[in-house]
Amino acid sequence: MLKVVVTGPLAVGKTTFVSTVSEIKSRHTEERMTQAGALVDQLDGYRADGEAAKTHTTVGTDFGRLTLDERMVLYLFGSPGQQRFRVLWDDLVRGALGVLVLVDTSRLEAAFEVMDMVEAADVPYAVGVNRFPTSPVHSLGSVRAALDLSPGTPLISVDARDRDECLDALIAMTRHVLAPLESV
Ligand SMILES: Nc1nc2c(ncn2[C@@H]2O[C@H](COP(=O)(O)OP(=O)(O)OP(=O)(O)O)[C@@H](O)[C@H]2O)c(=O)[nH]1
Ligand SMILES: [Mg+2]
Repeated sequence: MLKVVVTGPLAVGKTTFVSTVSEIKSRHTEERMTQAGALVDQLDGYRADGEAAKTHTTVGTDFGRLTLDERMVLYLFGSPGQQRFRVLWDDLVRGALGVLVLVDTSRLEAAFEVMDMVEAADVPYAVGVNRFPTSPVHSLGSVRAALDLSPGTPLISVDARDRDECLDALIAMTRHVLAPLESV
C-alpha cells in the first residue's frame, strides 16, 4: 500500500481531487458549513456566497484509491483544510509515501502554514496549483519563488475536476518520490 496525502489550505479542491481520481467510490466526511463556524473558519469572502458558494467542508479525511500500475496502487487521503483540524495532521501523514499540496493563487499566503507542516513532516512532496476563475494568473515560476520551493520540487498546474490533470500531478509526485530510490 502506497499512502499519499492530498493537503492544502481551505477550499483548494482537495476533496474534488480525491473524488476525481479515485477508481472506487471515494469516501468523504463533509459537513455543512454553518454560521457557527463563520468566526473560526477563515473563509473571508472565499466563495462563501454566490453561484460557486462553498457549502460543505471536510471534517475528517477523504479517501480514494488509484492503481497506477500493477506494482503501484495509491491510497489517497485528503486532509481537512481548516486550521482547527490540524491535530489530525500527524496521524494522517504517518507512513505516507508522498504529499501533494494544492494551492490557490488567490490565497497563496494561506499555503505558507501548510507548507511548514509538510516540510516538518519530512515527506517528499509536489505542489499543484489550482485554477479558479477568480484567481490571479501567476506563472509557475512566480509561484515557485513565492512558496520558496527547492528547484527539484515538482510544481504542476492542475484542475482538480480534470482526471488527466490530476493523474499527471500524482505521477509527477510519485516520480519525484521514487527517483532517489531508483538511483541506489
Ligand atoms: N475552477 C475550479 N474549481 C474547483 C477546482 N477544484 C475544486 N473546485 C471547486 O471548489 C470548491 C471547493 O472544492 P473542495 O474539493 O470542497 O475543496 P477542499 O479543499 O476539499 O475544501 P475543504 O475540505 O473545506 O478544505 C468546489 O465547489 C469545487 O467544485 C479547480 O481546480 N478549479
Ligand atoms: Mg475537503
